[in-house]
Amino acid sequence: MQSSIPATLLALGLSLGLCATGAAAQDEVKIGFIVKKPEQAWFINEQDAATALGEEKGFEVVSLAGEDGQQVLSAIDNLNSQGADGFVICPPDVRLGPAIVNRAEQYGMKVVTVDDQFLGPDGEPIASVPHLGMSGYKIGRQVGEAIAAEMEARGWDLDETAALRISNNELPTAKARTDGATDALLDAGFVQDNIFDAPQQNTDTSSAFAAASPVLSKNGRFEHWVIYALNEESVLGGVRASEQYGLSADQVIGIGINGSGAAFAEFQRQSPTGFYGTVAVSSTMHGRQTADNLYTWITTDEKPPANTETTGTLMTRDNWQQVRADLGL
Ligand code: FCA
Repeated sequence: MQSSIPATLLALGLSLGLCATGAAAQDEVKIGFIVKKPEQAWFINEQDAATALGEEKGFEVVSLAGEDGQQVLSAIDNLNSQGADGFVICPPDVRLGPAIVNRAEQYGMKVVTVDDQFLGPDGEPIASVPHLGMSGYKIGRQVGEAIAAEMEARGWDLDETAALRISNNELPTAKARTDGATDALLDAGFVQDNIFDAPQQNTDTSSAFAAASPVLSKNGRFEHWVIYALNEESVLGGVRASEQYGLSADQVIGIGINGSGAAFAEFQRQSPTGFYGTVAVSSTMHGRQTADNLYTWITTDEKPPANTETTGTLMTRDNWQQVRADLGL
């Protein structure tokens, strides 16, 4: 007599088996977190925050560098060979978007962007990839308004004051931020002809320093300078260039964006420098939220919101510790 397992038991066994597989798969969720500038405090904090969330929720985060297109594609290959289900990325160049999306699709991985949003071949954001980043224009306006208020407090003459706008117009979020700052300054009466562009090739301190130096030396007639850029690392490059050029701290008002270790170090110097402040945004929240969105997408198939914009708070020498604590930095 052939032994037979009753159909109901078989069905039960099958469904239990499926459940077990499902649970195991959930336990093993692994995601990548790829960033364009792995040495910058902003990005280190994002990756650390994502990793901490993974430890709380029981998924693994693999932190990787993607400083150029080649490195990004090998990072994705590497994630695939480790069995990752998807990745969060801040790309080194937003025009790499289509290539990155293709590679992710080829491997069946889900992808979300943080900070810098992919552009499609038409130059428009790739709307199908969920994004979380700063509300660049608004935060830029906060920078411009804070600079204008400090200029007024110092009683500077507008005709003797120039602006060093360290620009990165290839990157839409960077342009939005410097445009916002420019508009707020103009609204406050800043002289348009006194605004000078220093286009940087990258989003770091050394490229900003290199861009700023010749602009300062070509325009030696100004008594005071204000400095702004897409981030505080770049503003610091401008401030260092102003020091090398011979301007003193009270002749310069530099205000950045981010609120990361680079700014904290500056605020802890014994005497103030030309770096007056920064609009701080929570990199902790950016890292946690994007990792959480991706994890939820992988485990429940619920796609994250198409675009989330975050806000900032002005941080200066006077309040930086408080703002840092408030933003969980
Ligand atoms: C860009 C900048 C970073 C940070 C981030 C939110 O990627 O390069 O410094 O400001 O946006």
